[in-house]
Amino acid sequence: MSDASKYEINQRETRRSKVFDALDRFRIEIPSWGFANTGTRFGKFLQDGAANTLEEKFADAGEVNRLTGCTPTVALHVLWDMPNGAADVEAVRSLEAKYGVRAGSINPNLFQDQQYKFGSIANPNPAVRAKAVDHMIESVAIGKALGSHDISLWVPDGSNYPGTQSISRRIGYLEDALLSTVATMGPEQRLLIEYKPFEPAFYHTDIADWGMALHLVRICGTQAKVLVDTGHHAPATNIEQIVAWLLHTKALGGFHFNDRKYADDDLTLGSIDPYQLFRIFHELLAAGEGADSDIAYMIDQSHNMKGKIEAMVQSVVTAQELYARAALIDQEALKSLQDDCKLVQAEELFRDSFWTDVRSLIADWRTERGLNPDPLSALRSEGYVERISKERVKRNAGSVGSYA
Ligand code: LRH
Ligand code: MN
Repeated sequence: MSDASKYEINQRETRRSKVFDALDRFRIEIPSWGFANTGTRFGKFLQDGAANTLEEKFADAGEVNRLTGCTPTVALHVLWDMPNGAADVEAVRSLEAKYGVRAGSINPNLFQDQQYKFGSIANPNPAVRAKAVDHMIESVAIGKALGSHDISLWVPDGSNYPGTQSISRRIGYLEDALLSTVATMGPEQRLLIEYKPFEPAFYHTDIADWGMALHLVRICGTQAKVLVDTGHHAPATNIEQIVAWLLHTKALGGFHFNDRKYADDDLTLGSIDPYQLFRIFHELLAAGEGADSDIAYMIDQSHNMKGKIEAMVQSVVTAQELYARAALIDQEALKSLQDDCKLVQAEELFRDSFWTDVRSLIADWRTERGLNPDPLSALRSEGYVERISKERVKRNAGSVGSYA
């Protein structure tokens, strides 16, 4: 056998083991709200099979995990999924047992209550701040009761007009509220602080970027980390550089993956700029073996146009592909080319992994793990969506889709 073919076989073997190792450790959390009827301020297009109840959301999450084998947890939004708060813990427990997926990150809801018009934990009114802190502390208790690792906190607070609120006083309110919340957490729990530059506030948002979130994480201590939602950056922001800094400062806790063309569009990940997610995964894998073992990979999308289960399975499969491609990068070889400033060779090595089609290797991995090699076509051929659409169409027809 020629050296060339020996080399090719060796290359193929290396690629195979890298992809298999990567997929064996890759897990991504899916959002319960990705299965519900959601929309924009201009309306909501209802789907017959959309999930309305927590049971239906667990059933759908169970189906996605059955097909993909890598989504063992579902993120819960307290008011949307557990309207009775801690009283719903037992119900969640039985759903976990019935559908084989666990409750993942617990998301407090600080944006729906009328009292939060001028903010929740940053509101100038101490009574409103106290109410919001109570809700966060209850969310911590729910997480503790469910054995969830993360409290995933997004604070929508801000203002719409200059001079109408004190940006600096509100920073103090944030710090106090987060410190009182962290003080109630169990040793296994983490508080993930998510930043967002705007929406629903359109002049200033209290936690608008990674620097502000990092400061609050430092105030809260080691049980607090920054959550990077890929849709929460001004256009052209170098998100993978922020990831590198948060890794370097040991402040990165997790991600909300989605994609966007303009703002926080919450489109399916990899649909607009797959190279973006590849570059992010590279920073995590370049940080060394296991550097991402405690990084929460999560999807945060609203599926307004695509079939909700289809979009979720498509997103999980795409995340596996981009993670596997980033795992192909020979980090040692890249490091020496980078340090020798061999720019084109370094770039070609980097891009070669991105351009490498790993889909057949991933199909092999699924087959060897007893999974259907093509989850999306399995979803279509096995009729789950048709079945739930028949079961749920009546209830969904009733839910009106307009904003105003
Ligand atoms: C805010 C956000 C946050 C969730 C919500 C569903 O834009 O990204 O993570 O609470 O979407
Ligand atoms: Mn998010």
